[in-house]
Amino acid sequence: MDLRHYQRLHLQLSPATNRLSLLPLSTSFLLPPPTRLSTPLFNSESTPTPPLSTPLLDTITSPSDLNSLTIQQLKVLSNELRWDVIKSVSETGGHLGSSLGVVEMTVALHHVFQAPEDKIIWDVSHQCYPHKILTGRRSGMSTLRQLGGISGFCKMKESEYDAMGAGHSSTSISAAQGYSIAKSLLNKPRNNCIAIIGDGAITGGMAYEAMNSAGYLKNRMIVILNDNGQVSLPTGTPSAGGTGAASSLSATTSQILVSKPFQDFRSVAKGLSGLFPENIQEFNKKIDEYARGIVSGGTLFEELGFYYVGPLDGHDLDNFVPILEKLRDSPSNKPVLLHVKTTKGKGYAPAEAASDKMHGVAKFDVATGVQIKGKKGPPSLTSVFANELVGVAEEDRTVVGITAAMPGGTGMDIFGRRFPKRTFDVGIAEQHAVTMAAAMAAEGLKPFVCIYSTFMQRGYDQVVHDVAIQNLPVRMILDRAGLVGNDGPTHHGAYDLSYMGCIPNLIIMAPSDEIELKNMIRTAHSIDDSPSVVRYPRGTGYGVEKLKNLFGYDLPEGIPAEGKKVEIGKGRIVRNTGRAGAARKDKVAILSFGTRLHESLLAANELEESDKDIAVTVADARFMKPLDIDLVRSLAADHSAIITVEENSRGGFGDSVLHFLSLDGLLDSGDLKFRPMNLPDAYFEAGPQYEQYETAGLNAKHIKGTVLRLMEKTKVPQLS
Ligand SMILES: Cc1ncc(C[n+]2csc(CCOP(=O)(O)OP(=O)(O)O)c2C)c(N)n1
Repeated sequence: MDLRHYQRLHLQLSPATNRLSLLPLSTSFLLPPPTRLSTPLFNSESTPTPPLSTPLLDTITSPSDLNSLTIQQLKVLSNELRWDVIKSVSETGGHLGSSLGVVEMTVALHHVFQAPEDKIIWDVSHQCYPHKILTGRRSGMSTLRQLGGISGFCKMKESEYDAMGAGHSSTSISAAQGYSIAKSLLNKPRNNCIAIIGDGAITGGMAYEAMNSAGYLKNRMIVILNDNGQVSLPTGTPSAGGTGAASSLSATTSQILVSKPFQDFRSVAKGLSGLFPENIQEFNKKIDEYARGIVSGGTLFEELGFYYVGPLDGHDLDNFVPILEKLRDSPSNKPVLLHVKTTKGKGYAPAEAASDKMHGVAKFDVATGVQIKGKKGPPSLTSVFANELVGVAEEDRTVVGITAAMPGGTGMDIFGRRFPKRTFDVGIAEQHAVTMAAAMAAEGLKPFVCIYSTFMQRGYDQVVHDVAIQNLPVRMILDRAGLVGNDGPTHHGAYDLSYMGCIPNLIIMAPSDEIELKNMIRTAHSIDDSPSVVRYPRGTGYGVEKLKNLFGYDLPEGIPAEGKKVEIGKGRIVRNTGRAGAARKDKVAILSFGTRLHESLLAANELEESDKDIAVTVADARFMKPLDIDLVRSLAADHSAIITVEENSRGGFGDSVLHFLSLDGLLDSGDLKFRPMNLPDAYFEAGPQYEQYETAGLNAKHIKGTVLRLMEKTKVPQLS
């Protein structure tokens, strides 16, 4: 759909009535029949008219093109840019709401500052699409988050305008401080370093560490707090009041803003006067203090050593631009906190109306905001986990669930709807979540801490120091463990087996399918004498047919309603070779850990079908720690080769098996071959998950290839 079509839609739908109106006769034949939308698409108050074309945006090839534009032109540009973002994301999917909320801010920043020399640093950077469009990547937007395309986040390799790559939150203030110190020590002529951080990202502890240090060291920098009242995804949990923000900081600032109107430009500008030398201060100091003092939200930042300015309306370019200019021209070295209020999803009625403000979306229809859903398949592993935990918690009132700002992603929203008082959303604070869970466990609760594998990297010391060394039975549920698709390298759960596997006292399990996931949740619940980890990838279960036909389950009544505990440290043989009498030299064992068992079984079936001399056994390790050494010994005794398969980088399951084989002397005689199949030592760019498995070499055909090479049926390519 091109912009002309938006214009036609705009004409078609009157905001007041949601009915067909104003339709020019000459174009009426182009339009679908009149529709009635539950939400008016174009809200005349907040949404300017969608542009018919983008003449101003078309002239922008680099951000310096914005420098000479008037405020009026910047407003026109913002309107064109907003619709360009909507159009792009409707075709690729991605993070929409956050980008729409910062359109005017992005335009203002690139108008006032001189990137790339001035550093504009986006926290998390899921809101960077307008920035990408203005910094020479407009034509790449059709490839956003696609294989070989541009990233959905800021990425230093991609553009000199991406001052810092991101994806994880709360890093921007540290980065701005680092740039500022470097610029000052290197005597660079300009020192403008701006961190833009949301009220969600600022709940992360690192942001306060950085503010504390910047305030104390007095580094010149601007932190823009982008306050849109949404901290978690989707926002809040029932325990935090339903849709309330999971942050008291955000709640405080919101209260201030509803209880009094925004400060107008004059009072904020008075607040700025303190940043200028005495002799050029235009404003009365008393009024300045008053202007800042009435906003109690600023006190915290002032205490940290920041000069607090705000709050101001982040969509109001008339005020925003001159304030940024003042900050740019201020000779002060004191760090500044500019508190800006924005609306997530601004200007696109379906996004403004959605509870998650269309935070992350699939492709969608621009006219209605309705997302294009894939075919309905088996339930996601996330929901299988959450529903099983609900079952466990029905029987045991000591079970509690914890999420760090990801209730939707981790299934804690499902748990929270059933047990609002036993669900805790701590904001983007993984470290805190883990230690809090440790103490809950010490006092007799059974905490399930549900965090994506990639974000658990933040809580690593807490896992070691507060959970494992204290030997507290915290259940750590790592969702998205493995390759995650379009979010790309910052989000893959590629390392948890490596960083968890080396910690003593930890039980580590990975289910191979949805039934095993249910079993492992029951198992984790039963482990009261040590911490435990259950990790599983992004994706769905396999469904009854596949579970019966490929995995060999007997499921007369479908998937069992409840999981069953499995024996700790015990794996299982899932597929015995069809060649009962095969000699050891012709036998290969595939030992899988996690959901690559599916691909291992496919490979085994194909191998035995295509080559009568090869016999393949497939085993599911279930536990990486404690490793089922009896199973490994028996596979070693009966087979001439063992292949391990896992969705983790080196240092994970395969290395644990190899370590054991070596220590146990099973490799000493030289008649046992071993090959670990894991994620190669590389970063996997955005793309469909299946393609990433292809690139990683973890699909059935790669497992088959590895077996054929081990059995000397094909040549071994030299490792480069
Ligand atoms: C360390 C870490 N934990 C969790 C996330 C997942 N996450 C991405 S955006 C987001 C919310 C960010 O809120 P905010 O900064 O206010 O930006 P908004 O989405 O509201 O624009 C969360 C929790 C993350 N990126 N990094």
